[in-house]
Amino acid sequence: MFNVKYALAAVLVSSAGMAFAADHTVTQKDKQFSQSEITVKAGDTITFSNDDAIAHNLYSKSSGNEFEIPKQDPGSKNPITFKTPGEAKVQCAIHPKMKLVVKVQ
Ligand SMILES: [Cu+2]
Repeated sequence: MFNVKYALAAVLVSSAGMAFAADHTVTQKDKQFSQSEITVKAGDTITFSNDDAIAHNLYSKSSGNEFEIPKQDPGSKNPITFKTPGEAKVQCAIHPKMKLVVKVQ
């Protein structure tokens, strides 16, 4: 039989998670991030929105917050969750001048 108590607990846990994790947006336009620095809380998500007409790359090699999106096509939005407190440097391998510092609290 379907376990109603378990299902309710799962719903409460997932809605609580959504309540505490915030979603931020950083855009890439004219080969620049919309800001050079952003402060988020551990567990928050930054959605990277490529508003350029060219492709970008996105990566971080910062310990605990490593990720890579090899090719981010124009118009695409990519959410990245930052899990580990510290400073994460986000860069574009195609345009090395593009730099964003994410301060994860
Ligand atoms: Cu780029």
